[in-house]
Amino acid sequence: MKIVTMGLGYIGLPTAVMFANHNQDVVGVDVNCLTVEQLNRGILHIEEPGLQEELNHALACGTFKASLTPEKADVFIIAVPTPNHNDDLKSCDLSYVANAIKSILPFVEVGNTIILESTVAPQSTENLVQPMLEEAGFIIGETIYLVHCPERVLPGQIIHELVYNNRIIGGVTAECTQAGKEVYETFVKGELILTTARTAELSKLMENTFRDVNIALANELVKISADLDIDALKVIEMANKHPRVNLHQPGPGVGGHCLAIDPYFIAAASPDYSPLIQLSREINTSMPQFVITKTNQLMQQYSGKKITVFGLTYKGDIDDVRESPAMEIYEHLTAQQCFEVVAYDPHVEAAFVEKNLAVAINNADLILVLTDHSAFREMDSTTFENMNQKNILDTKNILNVSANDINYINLGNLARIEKVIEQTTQLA
Ligand code: SAJ
Repeated sequence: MKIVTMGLGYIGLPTAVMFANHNQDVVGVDVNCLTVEQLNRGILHIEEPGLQEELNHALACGTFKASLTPEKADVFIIAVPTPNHNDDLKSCDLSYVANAIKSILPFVEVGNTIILESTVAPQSTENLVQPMLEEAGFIIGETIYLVHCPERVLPGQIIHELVYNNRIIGGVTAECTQAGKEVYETFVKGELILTTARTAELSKLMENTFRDVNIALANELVKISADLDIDALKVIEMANKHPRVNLHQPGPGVGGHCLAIDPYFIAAASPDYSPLIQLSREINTSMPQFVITKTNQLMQQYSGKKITVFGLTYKGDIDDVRESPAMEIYEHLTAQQCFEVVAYDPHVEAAFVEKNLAVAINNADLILVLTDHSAFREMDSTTFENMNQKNILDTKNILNVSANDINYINLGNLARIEKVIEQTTQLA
């Protein structure tokens, strides 16, 4: 089978090389010249465990090449970004999808299968892509097959999950679904779940919305617990010992290109019937400011001058800072110009990031942990010896700190900050 994948990003590239390593002939198309040129030389532009080996193998076999332009194929897979529009409900911007379809149209022939992997608002496959193909003279389900197969892989585990996750195959007609199944069964070992395009679209969006709503509940619990002086993290630990309860973990906010985006697509498509989804988004987007307020309180209490931020990515052990609440917090604290703010992140390559841990920590009055990188879990109390004042605010509950001389605060014991403020006020 010859496959053209449109978009060589976090999803398109791993998908393309996986097909290429399972006996398919793949052309990966991207609009970025540098990306295309480097991929053909085996140089990756993203960090993902196992991807380098997969790319090397596909290039060595000659089954993958990157290109700036599409060509004729049996299957076209669209894996381009779908950002939010800048409107009130942050609806789904389908312009990259529309452009990708436009650019493949001159190469599409009778019998081809067009697969939309990008996450899209409900009914986009039928309302946007289907008319474009019909205008070009094709009959969906007869002369051409149109399918929505949302990707569902977890960054950091993409290579494994592409093969072993269950895969939703949503055809516009039953014939389309069958055509989609034939594509993915070339390498997917998970269950191929056959359904309609619109069910596939909404189920994908609901998966991430489920997580977003549950994280909002955990974040709300943090605020309640800080108010009532009860340890939110212990409450979660205890409640989760119930066999049917699974409270999620609170944090400095929700980032990435999925949870922080997808719920809006549902809300914008059905605004009157999605109050819970909309409120959950509000709660999660309020978390960076909540953390900034607590940070400022702590720094004022201890007359601190230097903050070291631990972690900028939207979650642990990846290099992705898209929609990262950690970046938002770092940028805000820097813009305040009240303190020296140093960023330390072993996964992020940028000029403003301090690569040397000792230099980053030296003379700090507060370490603000915003990401749960494994490297942070492995640190012990000796790491923090050269701080000026040993205050730690760990929003991911990741550090193992036992030393008595460290003022360790996490999202479970935030009430301690208020208590110190009260004591100081009383003394004054
Ligand atoms: N987070 C919390 N508390 C938690 C879990 C996560 O605050 O208990 C935060 C993380 O720190 C991060 C954000 O949520 O900022 C998102 O992280 P994530 O690991 O939940 O998800 P993503 O965005 O990396 O990937 C999700 C996955 N979806 C689900 O697990 C339902 C993945 O399978 C999807 O493929 C991906 O979205 C996507 O592309 O849609």
